[in-house]
Amino acid sequence: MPPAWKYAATLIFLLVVLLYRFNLKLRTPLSAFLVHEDISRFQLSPSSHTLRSEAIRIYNFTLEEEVLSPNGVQKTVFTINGLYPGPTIEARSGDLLVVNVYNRLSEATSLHWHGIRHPVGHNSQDGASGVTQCPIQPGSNFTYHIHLSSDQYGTFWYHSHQSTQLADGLFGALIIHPPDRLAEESRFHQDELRSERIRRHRRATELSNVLDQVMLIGDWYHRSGKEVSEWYQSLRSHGNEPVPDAILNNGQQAFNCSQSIAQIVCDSRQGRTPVFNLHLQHKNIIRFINPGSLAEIHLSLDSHLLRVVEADGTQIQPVVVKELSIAPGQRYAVEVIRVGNDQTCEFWLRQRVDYEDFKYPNVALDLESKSIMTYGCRRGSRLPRTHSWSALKADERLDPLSLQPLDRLARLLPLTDNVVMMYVTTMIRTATGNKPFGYVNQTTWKPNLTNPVLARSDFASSSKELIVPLDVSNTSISPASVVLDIIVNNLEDGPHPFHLHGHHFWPLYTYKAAMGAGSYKWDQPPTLPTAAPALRDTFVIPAKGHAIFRVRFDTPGMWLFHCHVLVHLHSGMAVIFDVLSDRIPIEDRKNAADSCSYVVAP
Ligand SMILES: [Cu+2]
Repeated sequence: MPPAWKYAATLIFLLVVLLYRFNLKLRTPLSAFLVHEDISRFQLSPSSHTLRSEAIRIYNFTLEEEVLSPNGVQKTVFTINGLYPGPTIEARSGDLLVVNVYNRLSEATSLHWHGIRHPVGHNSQDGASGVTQCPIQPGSNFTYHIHLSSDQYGTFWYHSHQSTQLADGLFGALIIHPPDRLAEESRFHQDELRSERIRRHRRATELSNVLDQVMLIGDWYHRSGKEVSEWYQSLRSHGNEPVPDAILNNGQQAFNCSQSIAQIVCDSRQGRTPVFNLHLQHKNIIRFINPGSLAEIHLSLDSHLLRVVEADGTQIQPVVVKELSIAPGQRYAVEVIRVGNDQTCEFWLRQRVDYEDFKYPNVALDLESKSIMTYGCRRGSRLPRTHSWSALKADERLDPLSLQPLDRLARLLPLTDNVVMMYVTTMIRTATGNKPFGYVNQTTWKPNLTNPVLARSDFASSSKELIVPLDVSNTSISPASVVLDIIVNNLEDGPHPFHLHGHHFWPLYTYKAAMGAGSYKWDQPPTLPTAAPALRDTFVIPAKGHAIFRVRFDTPGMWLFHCHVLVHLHSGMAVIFDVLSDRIPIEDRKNAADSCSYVVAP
């Protein structure tokens, strides 16, 4: 007589088999499973997502402080599950991401899902501390529910939206694959099952011939984000932004320790030039993300053209260039196209920064840091001997204003309901102790970390928080959406990459003055395009100039609009759009308030 546990085990086994069969037959749209870390962290697997049903994907993120040497220079880095950069989240449109964040740092934190359009009622999942939630206290945990809409896909990222933690490595890639729509539509037609199987097989083969990878290329400070921002907001900086010490690709770079004058612990053997594979017979896709703090990075690959296919999660009419510039917060997906047919097998990917972008020299910074791209021939420590593209013409560089959406229906540009004028700058005033602060229209933002905006009964502006109400309705019923032109005047001699939370905008126009302030003139309005350019969520306001963005605000909530330069945001260059706040579900506001009652994990 077998023991009872054997019966129980058999029963459970049969039940699991039955459920599995049942599940296959019904193709339950949402199945929940815990996602484990992939071995190849930056190489993507589109076929594992494009061909499957929508799912609930559960991630456990443990945030910790670790002493690492990404480029040979020791620094306390914020890791997620022991990783810097954090784990790559790979999903498909329509998935629900459940991210359990366990804060084992010595300070409070939050995670923002950059570029994600949350559904109505999910403003509280945006992760902007002081705006949509209280920060997650040390030793406690918080769960984000990220509903990916059925029509959003592309290259995104997540990062800390608390203090200066972004500069200490608290970020990772978030890639959303498009669902195979045909497969969805014919899912229930049994007659088509056979041809559907063949089609899926073909599609899977097609996808397996794509090498799809992520590169998070951004600047890096050898000092902590806190030290860097404290220096900026001291009398010593004279308002000059701290110049980064390195450009890292996926958290790596070589560094010559003798180049640094600062007191640092450095071991050149621990840093290394990043190496990436390309595949000769495959389509090679690279998704560039700039998670940096200050520098715009100019990317080019020797002997290869870059066919840009996506910008900030918008599929675009492909543009072929030799160089593209990517500002902090922005993303571009490119297909790399090899030019010429010589036997060369390794190439330099150049990650150039402009000296003119910095206000003082830093000998540590290599102005053209590089990664190695190899077609599988890498041996030893030999370096590529390829040359950079020379003397680029204007049309060989990506013009971000010229990008067109791939979807022709998306070319319809709505008329604007209203215009809001903003002036952004950093200022050193005697009233603030002669220390620099970032401003939007005379207000320097200070996040309220115990009473976030979304949790409040009224959404009135204060001296520390500029809140722009968006309600153009003159009837008693508020509209479902508001179209707004935001004119951002940049009074400074440095650029500001501005990011809008929860929505994408159409960048219609930018202007950079040869001399003078370059502000918008009401009596000389520029001619704006009538067809919609590609939607973006992060765009550069030129120095001494202005930009005009059109936005359709349709998700009620408190949505932040801010500069993505670390010290500018941290010193106050931010503003909130109060979007149709009378339509924010009470539950959403309650969630924001609930985030302030900390539960410390045992
Ligand atoms: Cu800025």
